[in-house]
Amino acid sequence: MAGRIHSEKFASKVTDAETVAKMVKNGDKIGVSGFTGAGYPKAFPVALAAEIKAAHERGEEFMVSLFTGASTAPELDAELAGVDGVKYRTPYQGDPVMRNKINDGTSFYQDIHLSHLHNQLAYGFFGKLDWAVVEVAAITAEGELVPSSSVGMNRTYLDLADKIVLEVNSWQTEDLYGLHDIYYGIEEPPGKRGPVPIMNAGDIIGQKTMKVDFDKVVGVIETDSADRNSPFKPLDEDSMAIAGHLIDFLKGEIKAGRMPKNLFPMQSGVGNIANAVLEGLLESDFEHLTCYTEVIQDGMISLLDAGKVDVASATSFSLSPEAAHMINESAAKYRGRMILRPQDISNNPEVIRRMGVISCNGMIEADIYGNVNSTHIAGTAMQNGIGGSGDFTRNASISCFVSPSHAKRGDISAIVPMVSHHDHTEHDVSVIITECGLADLRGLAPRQRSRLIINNCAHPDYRPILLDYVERAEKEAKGLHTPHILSEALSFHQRFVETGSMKKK
Ligand code: 0RQ
Repeated sequence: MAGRIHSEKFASKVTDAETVAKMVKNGDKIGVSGFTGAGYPKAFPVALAAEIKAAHERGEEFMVSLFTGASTAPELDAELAGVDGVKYRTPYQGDPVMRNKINDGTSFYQDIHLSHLHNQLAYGFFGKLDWAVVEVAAITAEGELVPSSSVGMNRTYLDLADKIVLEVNSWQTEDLYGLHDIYYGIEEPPGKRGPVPIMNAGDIIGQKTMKVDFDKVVGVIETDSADRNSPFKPLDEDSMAIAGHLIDFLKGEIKAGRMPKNLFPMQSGVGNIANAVLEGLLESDFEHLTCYTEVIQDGMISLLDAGKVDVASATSFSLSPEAAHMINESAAKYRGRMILRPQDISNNPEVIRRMGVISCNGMIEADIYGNVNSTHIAGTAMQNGIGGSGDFTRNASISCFVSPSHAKRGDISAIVPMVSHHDHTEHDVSVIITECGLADLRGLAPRQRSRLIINNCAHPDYRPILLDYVERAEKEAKGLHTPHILSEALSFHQRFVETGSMKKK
């Protein structure tokens, strides 16, 4: 029997990616594993892209709908998007080729809160899912699946798809067994569904493996390929300053008696700044922290190793190559301290609200009243997607957004009069942090916020034109609750589109 396939009947289904890819039809809906470059299928998407390319060369129509956990990797998003093979994509992506196809109109993209996708599929909003293609670390003798480096949407896709393809990747260590917590209580329909019984970040409420209906399995493919593990940018002065402001703020919360000494569970988003915040916590004197978050990045592992964090719950790894190698060598020692759950549980609003999670996510821009855009460049072009940032922000006890005060060598201000796309409204945003400083918006009405955000968070180059806007808006606007000059509210973006800079010449 093959090495990682401990069940004879599953071993009898071993085939190759090309054979399976030939069964896919134009218009099929495919749910694949994969979350932030971890645990995605490596062989099937490449074979499918070749089939699509050949069909296009014959003049045939061939595009599929692609559902994932979150972002994947070049072997998946870029391969399929690169051959114009993706008609519809959801719920999150971060690949440059896929992004271009979304922004040039080739592919539809629905940007969905990650915790919502399970329900939307289960309620039938998308019709029937044709395929589930899921990477696993092993198949047990009992015919259950040991998840690999991410869980994401796997449990849902395996349950709902008509046909299942399993990629058994021997690059993933079998020692991942025991790091997952697969909860099945969410299958009940509304009205019958009970509470998700997580009281603390480390609670285990499900099973170690995923269930699969053998009769739906059309093929098992063996692979031996690394996840896309990209290195993080080295810490720079700006990210260290942002981390410093956040840590001072959290210390203030403890001093004010609003939080215990080990804080409420922390969530930290994807990206370089979020990773830098975790590195900043390493230097701090916090102890016995817990994390209820979406991805385990390098910074989180450093915190676990240093004993600063007791337990980290997430849905996926998102590691540099060095950290991925280390996990492959020593995953077993993290059992009970690292937990990977389905994304409707890692991002579950009920649990996040109950535990008072502190959220911290990156942003594209915030406006002078505290609305946040996480997704769109100049209001029209998609960057990545909302991901889990909305799941956490709306339900956190304190929701923080972090960003350098300007981008693209100073031509773009992260603080603008009005955001060009709304992902997180001023009702949901508690704290905005840039390298310049921190604006604590709690308890403040819009007019009390604008100067605080401008003076504490905007880059000095942009403060005068932002203050000028606010002062004139307060004189000219019809309503003084949220003063705007509507014809100028998006003038920073218009200037950027026309001249390449938000700065006034
Ligand atoms: O562009 O890559 O060309 O250099 O955006 O920006 O500053 O490196 O920051 O890596 O933290 O990403 C919002 C995109 C920030 C991310 C965003 C350009 C900038 C750079 C990256 P380059 P930085 P980060 C849970 C949480 C939504 C999903 C989320 C994100 C690139 O945090 O996708 O929060 N968030 N999920 O130059 C034009 C601006 C810009 C800008 C930055 N105002 N205009 N370009 N950039 N600001 C995890 C999951 O859901 C999986």
